[in-house]
Amino acid sequence: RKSLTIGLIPADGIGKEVIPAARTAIEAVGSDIPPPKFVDLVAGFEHFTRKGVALPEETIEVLKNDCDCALFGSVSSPSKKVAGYSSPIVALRKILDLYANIRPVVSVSPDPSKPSAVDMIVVRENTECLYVKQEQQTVGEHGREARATRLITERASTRIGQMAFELALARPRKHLTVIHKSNVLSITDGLFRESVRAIPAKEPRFEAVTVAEQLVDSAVYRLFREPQIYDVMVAPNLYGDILSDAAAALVGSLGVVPSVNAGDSFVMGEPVHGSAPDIYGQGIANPVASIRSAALMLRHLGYTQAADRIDNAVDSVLREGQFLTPDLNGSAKTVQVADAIVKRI
Ligand code: NAD
Ligand code: K
Ligand code: MN
Repeated sequence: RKSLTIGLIPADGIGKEVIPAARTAIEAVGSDIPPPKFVDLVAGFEHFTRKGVALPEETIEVLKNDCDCALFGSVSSPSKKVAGYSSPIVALRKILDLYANIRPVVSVSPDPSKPSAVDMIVVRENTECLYVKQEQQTVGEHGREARATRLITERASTRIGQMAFELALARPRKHLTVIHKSNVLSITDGLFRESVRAIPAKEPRFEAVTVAEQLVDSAVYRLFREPQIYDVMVAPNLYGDILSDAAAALVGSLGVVPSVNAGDSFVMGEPVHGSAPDIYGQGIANPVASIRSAALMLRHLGYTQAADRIDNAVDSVLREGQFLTPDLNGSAKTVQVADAIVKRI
């Protein structure tokens, strides 16, 4: 590549505070990546309230035609149905076929020579499950009734399973836990479980990975009691969403957990957290999740050295403890943390 074109979609709330911070981190890596070109793109609930559209066609076209990758902030999706609105991030994952959501959850060890207490990757299927959003309400004999379709396909379960095996194979422990609830949902979760478990027989190199499986509720329980047992977890969309937010509590804050939405031909970094309306506008959002998402995006594109430099800078700032935002019991502002990280890159 002669240059790296990166779409920036801050969207709503603290997304507008943390995505600019991630941009400064990318700019700081210099010649470890091709010269970056940033393209500012719009989407989100605020854009919807002003312009009547949450995900403009232009944003989609520019991402598809001009960008090598992208960074997404967060959207403020209302909890109640708003006519004409649907979440742009859920739509983008489908439109760009970003079928895997990869969420590393790692605690920073106070001593860099010691292993982290928590060091896992939650691999979340990103295109189906209840997120196909086929809901309906009817009126039955005893009042209103609501139903939702939960789609699980062999194709999507197999490709997310392959991604999870690949990630597990590259890690020292090579351990994969398949998350499901097929004791109750034997047809849907049963298909997910079977599809993932069938992979090593077809791809013998994955036989080096040890495979365990666990019901989602007991997985949350064990996650809190003995997080060190997990290496890579693979889960259908909704369980993966919940598990990774829960795992974030173990490493101090949602404000430090990054992710990438990855497909076969595009990758989009995105902090796991939402738009955090409770702190938006104060300049105190933790930029670490977005900065790490930028690193993860670069890593996915093969720029390992640039990604390492960003991650090492973040680790050292977190260890030093001088520039921490209030979610980590500090008193630094977003820009102060970002500046401290940029200096160390
Ligand atoms: P949230 O992740 O926005 O916030 C949860 C809690 O974590 C809040 O107390 C918040 O202050 C804190 N927090 C989150 N990120 C932080 C950061 N970077 N620094 C410091 N503190 C941080 O979840 P929520 O409150 O349940 O949802 C708020 C809105 O975000 C909702 O409209 C929801 O739909 C949306 N949301 C969007 C996404 C996304 O864009 N993919 C994901 C989750 C939620
Ligand atoms: K987000
Ligand atoms: Mn979530």
